[in-house]
Amino acid sequence: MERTYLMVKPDGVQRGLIGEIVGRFERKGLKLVGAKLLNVPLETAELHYAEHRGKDFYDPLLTFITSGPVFAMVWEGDHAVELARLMIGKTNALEAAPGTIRSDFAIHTRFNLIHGSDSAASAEREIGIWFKPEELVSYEKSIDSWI
Ligand code: RTP
Ligand code: MG
Repeated sequence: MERTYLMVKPDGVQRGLIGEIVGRFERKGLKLVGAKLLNVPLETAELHYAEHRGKDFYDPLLTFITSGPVFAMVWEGDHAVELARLMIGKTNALEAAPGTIRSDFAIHTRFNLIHGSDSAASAEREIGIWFKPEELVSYEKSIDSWI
């Protein structure tokens, strides 16, 4: 069982796509174990995007991610990291495969609606940045055995 950190970015919240995005992961069969709507403190954004510090898109990215509320989530399931990245699609919406979130709803690279952890190690790091342990819920779903 694996966990991944997903986040509807400010463009997705502003465009009213939280429900659409959450619905896709629910229908896939992943399990939501944590979620909250929040305005992102600059320090949290800097921690989250530390790997991109120094790149030309870093400052605009921090401005974007702190520009309005995000919907932060933790999802659980077998291969959750890889599955979520597949459903999200490539960073540049022009290269994202049809049927992915970014292909279906985004046009640009920066405003690409959703973040997804790129590895199990990144997921652990990011979950630690965005959630306290007590904010994550452990529970059984009766359909688990059908997925
Ligand atoms: P994310 O971390 O948000 O899930 O996206 P990703 O792995 O597909 O892409 P990553 O390389 O980690 O980049 C993080 C976010 O920075 C913005 N970006 N802008 N050339 C650019 O203008 C550029 N490149 C990346 C995007 O919002 C991207 O999702
Ligand atoms: Mg990334």
